[in-house]
Amino acid sequence: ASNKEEGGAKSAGGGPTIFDNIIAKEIPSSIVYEDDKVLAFRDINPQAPVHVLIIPKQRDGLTELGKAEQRHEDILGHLLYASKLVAEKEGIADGFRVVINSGPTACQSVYHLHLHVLGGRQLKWPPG
Ligand code: DGP
Repeated sequence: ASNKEEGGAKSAGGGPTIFDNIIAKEIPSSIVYEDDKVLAFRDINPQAPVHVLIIPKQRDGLTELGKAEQRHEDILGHLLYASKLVAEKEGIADGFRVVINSGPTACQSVYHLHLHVLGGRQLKWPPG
């Protein structure tokens, strides 16, 4: 599942992704938070002691942030608020980072919008 290994050159697709299988619980994931609109689960390839992904349960055209439309405002706000709930739940609310990779140039590899919530160690800036 990694465009990163291919230099991030693969174009953004609109087809189903692995996250559909995670939402359907057809493949297991370690769920941290869930409500009617979003699902938060641990990243399979963690980049920090806490690395959680938060996704909308309905993709609704949100393959990437760069494709967002005005109708997505509510879910985008809900995802961001959910990141704070996840940070609290994980005990990192005093210091954490939220990242959205949008498009091949940003090394997005799964084309179902997701927030990365990272923390549990001293983070560096700037990111790569
Ligand atoms: P991005 O590069 O921003 O598109 O991040 C996609 C993330 O998704 C990446 O950090 C690894 C994670 N990921 C990919 N496949 C799976 C999976 O099957 N399960 C879980 N838990 N995470 C996955």
